[in-house]
Amino acid sequence: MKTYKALLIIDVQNDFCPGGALAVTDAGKIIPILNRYIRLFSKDKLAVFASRDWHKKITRHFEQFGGAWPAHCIQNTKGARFHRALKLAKNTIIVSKGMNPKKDNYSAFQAENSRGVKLERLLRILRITDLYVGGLATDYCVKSSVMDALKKRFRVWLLMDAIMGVNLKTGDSKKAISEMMCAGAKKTAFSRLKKQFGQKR
Ligand code: VGL
Repeated sequence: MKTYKALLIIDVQNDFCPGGALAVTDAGKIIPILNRYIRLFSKDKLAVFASRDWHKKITRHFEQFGGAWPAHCIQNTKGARFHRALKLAKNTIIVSKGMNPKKDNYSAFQAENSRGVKLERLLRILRITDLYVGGLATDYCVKSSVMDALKKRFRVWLLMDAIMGVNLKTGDSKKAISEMMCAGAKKTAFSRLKKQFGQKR
């Protein structure tokens, strides 16, 4: 069966990077690797999706309003911008989530493009079968997006060299990775993928 691949980059925004409101330690390390994936996919004219947290100022997601997190990724602020080191091409499909102040919305499958079209619909339009997922954070939005993708019967490839976790508790990321594997995700990394892409030509 023919596979249709897409890259899905989760929440590589300033607030999740060092210096940001909810910084993931070492988030900066995965950005150059994500850029290599972006180049690999773009060269093959494959779709690249980037999700972002896009919260209102007042949302139950934030601890001041009863949620779990310090305020982060507020719409149209610097913290919500994609990190400048991330080299997204102009044709990247950007999907936003977390706009409903009553919901947490960790998963990119709750995200939509600027016209309100949900990620799943966008993927189906492109007939995507295989999703290559990287970004932040392994133990929250990456995990939640991967679990949703698997439920929706996409094949999921976790980019082991391009994810990073929050690890509020030690081992959270490791646990998240095992959960994703148990649910059917597969691991891959840049060198392996590059070889596969090369074989096709
Ligand atoms: C995230 C915590 C709170 C994430 C979002 O992108 O993984 N983590 N909001």
